[in-house]
Amino acid sequence: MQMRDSINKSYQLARDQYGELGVDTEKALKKLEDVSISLHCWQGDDVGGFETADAELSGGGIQTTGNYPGKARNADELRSDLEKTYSLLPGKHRLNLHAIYLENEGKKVERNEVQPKHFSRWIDWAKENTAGLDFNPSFFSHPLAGDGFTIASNNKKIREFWIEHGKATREIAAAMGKAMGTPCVNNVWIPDGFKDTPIDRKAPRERLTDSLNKIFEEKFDKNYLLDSVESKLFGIGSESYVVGSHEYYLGYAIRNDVLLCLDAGHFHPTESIADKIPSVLQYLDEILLHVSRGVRWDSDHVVTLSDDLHAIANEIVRGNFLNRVHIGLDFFDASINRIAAWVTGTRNMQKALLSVLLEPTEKLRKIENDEDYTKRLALLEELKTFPSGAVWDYFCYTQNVPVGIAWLDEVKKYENEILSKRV
Ligand code: RNT
Ligand code: ZN
Repeated sequence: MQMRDSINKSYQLARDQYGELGVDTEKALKKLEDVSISLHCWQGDDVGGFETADAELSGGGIQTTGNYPGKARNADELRSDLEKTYSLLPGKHRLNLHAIYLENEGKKVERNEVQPKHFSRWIDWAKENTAGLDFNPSFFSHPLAGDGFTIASNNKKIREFWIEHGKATREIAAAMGKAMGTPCVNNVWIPDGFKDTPIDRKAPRERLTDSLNKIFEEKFDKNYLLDSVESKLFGIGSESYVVGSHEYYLGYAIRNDVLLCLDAGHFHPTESIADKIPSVLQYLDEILLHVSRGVRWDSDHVVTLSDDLHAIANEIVRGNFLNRVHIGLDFFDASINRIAAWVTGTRNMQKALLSVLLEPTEKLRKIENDEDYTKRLALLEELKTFPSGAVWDYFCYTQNVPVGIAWLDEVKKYENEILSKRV
């Protein structure tokens, strides 16, 4: 009772303070409620997947570090962990699956033979528990990706195998989109690249174009399937050259009418993806984000409420792009409780969106158009200490999820009761 009173009181004071700037906090919360973040399934099991009982991430230039106990060992455990996670998040959110999370009653399925039926349990579950499904072909953790190349390989057999995988995942993604009644974004990320300086930077890209064209040949209803391509600057073992660079995929996406995926950890360490959003959206209908946090290299740390994250949220909201930007998360930290990782990252994304939804954007736009740059700076700085936290707490409260750090008690309880039994 006391808790409820203090949340309400703080909210009313905040509402009045924002009101003086002409900001309607109720409207902001209504908008926030409608934003579904796509949670990446792979935070729950360190990108292992369930192709075999002891599957683990290998190759592809990505890596998890840490051995916090309790990772999900099968799809049922992962679904249970996700249910716990969703229960601690205001709003309704999506799930982003990788092809290696298939279920086939323990029997091995080759990557080029994956089918919608291998995801039927996920789809049934997602109907009850999520706002939609997204998907990814998995071009890593496989013997045929062992030499660091997949669809850009100079080995025709390897290339063809992975092209078949790419095609197969589009069928699955389209089936997911149809079943869920909301388009499924199927995102192609490949690890292909060289450790040392190549002399031919052109041929692998020509092969990549040819392979992508084959993968995307079949046309699907965009109400079911949205194709997407994700670039990268470098990975472990592909430090000198990555075939699918940013410029490569930007060009490919524009010419071939697919989505571009911007991963916050895939650029030079000081390069933010925020300014790319209003830039590429001049030429692309929709994009996908992999919101992540690079630390020195693409280390996929849990998203914190940083200036970088605010900058991303600012561009999405100020540009009125909420319906053109698919917000996905991408990090995998095995050194902390994995549910806490998901909850922290997702709530931070939501908090960043809320703080810009609470901004008097039109007022600021007018100030800028009037060339009053002094006032623009002064007001933006004042806004940084406005009570968006009180609005956030009220949002959590009205959405029946724990307010403040109370969510961690729920995670700890789950850890004691469930995760600690996984040995
Ligand atoms: C890797 C990419 C890619 C992966 C996931 C598992 O650098 O970011 O998105 O993290 O597909
Ligand atoms: Zn990514």
